[in-house]
Amino acid sequence: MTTAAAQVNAPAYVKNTRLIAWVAEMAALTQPKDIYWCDGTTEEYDRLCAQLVAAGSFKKLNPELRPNSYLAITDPSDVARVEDRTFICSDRKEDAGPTNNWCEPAEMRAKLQTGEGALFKGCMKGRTMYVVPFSMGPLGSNIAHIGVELSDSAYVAVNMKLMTRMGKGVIDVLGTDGEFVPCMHTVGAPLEAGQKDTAWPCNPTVKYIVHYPATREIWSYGSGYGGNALLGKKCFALRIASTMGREQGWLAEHMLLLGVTNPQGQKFHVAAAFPSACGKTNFSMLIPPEGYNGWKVTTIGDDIAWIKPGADGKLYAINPEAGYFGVAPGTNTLTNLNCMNSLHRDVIFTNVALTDDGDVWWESMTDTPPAHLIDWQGKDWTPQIAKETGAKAAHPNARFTVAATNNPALDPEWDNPAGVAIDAFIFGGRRSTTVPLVTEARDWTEGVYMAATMGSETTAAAFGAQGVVRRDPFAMLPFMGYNMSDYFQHWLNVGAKLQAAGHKVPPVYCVNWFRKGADGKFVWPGYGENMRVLEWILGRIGGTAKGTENAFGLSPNYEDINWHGLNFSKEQFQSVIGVDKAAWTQELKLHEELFQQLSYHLPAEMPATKAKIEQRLAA
Ligand code: SAT
Ligand code: MN
Repeated sequence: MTTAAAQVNAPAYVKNTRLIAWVAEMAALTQPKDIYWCDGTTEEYDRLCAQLVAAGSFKKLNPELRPNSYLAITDPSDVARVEDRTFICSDRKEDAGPTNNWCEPAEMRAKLQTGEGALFKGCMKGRTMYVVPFSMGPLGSNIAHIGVELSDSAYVAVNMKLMTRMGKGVIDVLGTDGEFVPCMHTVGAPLEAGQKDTAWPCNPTVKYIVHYPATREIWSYGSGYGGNALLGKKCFALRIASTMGREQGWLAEHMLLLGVTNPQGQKFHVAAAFPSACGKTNFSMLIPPEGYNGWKVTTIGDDIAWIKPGADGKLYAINPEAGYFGVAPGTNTLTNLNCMNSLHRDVIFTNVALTDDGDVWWESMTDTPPAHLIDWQGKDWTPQIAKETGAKAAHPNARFTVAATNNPALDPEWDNPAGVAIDAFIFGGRRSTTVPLVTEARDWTEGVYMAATMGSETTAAAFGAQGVVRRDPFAMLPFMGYNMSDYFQHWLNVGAKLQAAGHKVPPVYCVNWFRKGADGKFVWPGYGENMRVLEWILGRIGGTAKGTENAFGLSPNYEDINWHGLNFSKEQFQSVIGVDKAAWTQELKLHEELFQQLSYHLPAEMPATKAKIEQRLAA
């Protein structure tokens, strides 16, 4: 072993000198009490989980009810992504664009690393630094990319084991000089000698989620939660990867990937973008309703897709992740049976409630809640208390972490290094009004317009006000690594290049499951019934399904949807599919506002498409 390797406690199989040097440099900066290299084995996972139990960070659930599963409860200040603390530190402000927080790289580096009192100086004192090597995408695939996360959180290490291909195999692929994205993470809570640790160490007041696109670095300070801390996910696979994709001609998207097979045995692959907590996991695990004999939906991914044009002109997609970090509340055997069946064992739950027999519960998991629970804040919870105080048993952004291999509906191609060819793109927001159940774009440009102007009501997945409509282009607003308008241009370019070479691009659809009636309730039943919309989309691809053009695109008529087994009247359908002139006049004003905000580098196709919609609306 070299001295450098010995200094950082690297196992003999670590040969990458850049990695060893970087770990040494980061250890000198953060001053952990020791360094531990994760090998990704089950033995290691069990050991770290037992350690988290001993530290009071994990509660082991009743092995008879929920084998090999744990509950973590976070600090109340650390329950969601922090968008206002997320920064894209490109050299020029314009390249981060108006939708991102920006800070000059040197200034941010001074704050985090180099300046007096820089946050990362000594930030790991009293803690172990975990070296977590991971691959986003199948190990060794030429679409995959490698990252190494240094974190002082064992919670991060075990979650990364479920969410990515993690461990020694990745180090082997790195070899002596392989490239990796360096991902620095600290909970920002150094321990003085003798200081007792808390169950969920974090920094309740100071948080930074920082990206340097030019050098492909991630620096995350102060949070242990989800996308703030599991840096392979939003930070790498979306923010950094989007900039890599722009340079290299591919797409990193906030999309689920599903396979759908019809009774004739024809299989299609669909990529669908929705904002956080809008049902991506449910859609990716959809169970077709009764009457859909012979139809099957299978999951490739539930959150992120990396998409590359192949030599044959098709767009090939992989899921860079290997697990799901999904929203628990609202998940039950009716809304997502496959998900519930994925969660029987081997799960890490975060911020759900604990039952008296050592199992978990969350809102709407069962029709009748248990008579007594310990809620996510450690307080007694009964249905009566909930009625009186409105207290939630689980935090609305409570999550489960589980390996994809637990999913009974896992697609056989999910781990295929070559990916799957995309047959259709779907974009959907959460809108109680205005946006129709489903609309087909007339061409690629109109599809890019639909995705670019998408709006959605905010959810508990991000810190801040909820239920407010905001523009969320491509469901990427919180996850874009560069200027949003340049990203629209990149999408236009990808399509234009394929079409110039004589290839067909996949059709693009805009959906909205969330329109509400006068009674304030959702009109569309959603969940498995979304199969009816999916079937119409596949019918359009096959050339059999019909529809009628409206100002926005092309939508089905009542008789174009398969209603077998569902009571849904023409009037109800009208209320979810209609394009209301007054509402759309208002909606287009919001598109205009967005375009004003994004005016720097906004592709001319955007206002041009808007003008066409306005003309149709006026006609
Ligand atoms: O916390 S995460 O960013 O991983 C979840 C989400 O917001 O989609
Ligand atoms: Mn997501």
